Amino acid sequence: MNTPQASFSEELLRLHEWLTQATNNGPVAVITGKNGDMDTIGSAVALAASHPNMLAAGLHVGRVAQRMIERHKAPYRMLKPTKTGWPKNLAGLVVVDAAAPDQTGLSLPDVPLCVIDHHATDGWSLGPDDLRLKWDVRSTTEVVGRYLQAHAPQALTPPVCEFLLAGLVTDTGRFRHADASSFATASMLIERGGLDYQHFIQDMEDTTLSPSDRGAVLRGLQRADTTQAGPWTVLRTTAGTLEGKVASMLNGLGADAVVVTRHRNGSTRLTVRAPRTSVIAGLHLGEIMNAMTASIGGEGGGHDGAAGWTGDVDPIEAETAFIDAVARAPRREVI
Ligand SMILES: [Mn+2]
Repeated sequence: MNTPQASFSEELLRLHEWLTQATNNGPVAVITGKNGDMDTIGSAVALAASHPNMLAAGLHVGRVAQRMIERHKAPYRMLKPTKTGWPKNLAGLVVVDAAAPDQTGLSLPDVPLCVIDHHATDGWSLGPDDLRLKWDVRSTTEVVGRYLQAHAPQALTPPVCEFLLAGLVTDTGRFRHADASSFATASMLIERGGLDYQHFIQDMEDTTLSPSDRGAVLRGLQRADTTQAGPWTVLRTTAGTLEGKVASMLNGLGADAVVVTRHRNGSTRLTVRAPRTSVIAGLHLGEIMNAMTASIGGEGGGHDGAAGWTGDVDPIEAETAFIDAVARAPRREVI
């Protein structure tokens, strides 16, 4: 799907009109996805920086994003999942990088809504006052970066450019899944922000795992084994924490897909990854996760090569449902 440039700028204009109206009416919350990854937090912090009536908020901030918030003392409000203290005069909600309402982990108040996202799956239903920007780009920060460039260039300060670039860097797996547009956005952000990219990336990679986290990752790798799902070879394992990291490491081993299962407090979470070769051969993990919600319930969705599912079924049942769904996915001959 390639949206022509003209309709991109039309959508940015509609976003600008929506935001102008909402911020004129009162405070607007910019809500992040509950995984708190760098893309969702970076998008929210950067967008909120463009107007004093916007505030970035959400349920959870991941490790990388937390360090970025601390380094720049960026405004971000932690919300409670129940009895959330929404401002009385809340004039609108922007939700960034969440494929469905439940991915915010919040029950959202009934105010005008704007969804900015790049997931392949979509569980939003919008009303007449709502707006959706859904672009086939590698990160949500690309959409926000393009918006600020076009309609609020004064907001592209060095810290804001860092937040946006960080989301782009993590969602493209350090540019391994980048495309022309993500490189162009990255280049724009580095230039606007006057960023020293080598210094920036060094700061981002400066994450040392605690010994207990390192142990958890190692155990996840040790437990991994191979299973055949129709025409696809799948690596499967379980992990108690850092399942995204375990999944990414296993995804470098050349199997067709990876599934990492986590079971905690009666809730099961699947984190799945597939290399580009599998996506080209017809595997779409986001659609598979979406289909799983129809067969065994829960919530799921994501991208073609990276997706997730959460539900309260037994972990073995959830993993089996995933393997079965992969087995049914036809494998295209790639010449
Ligand atoms: Mn994203």
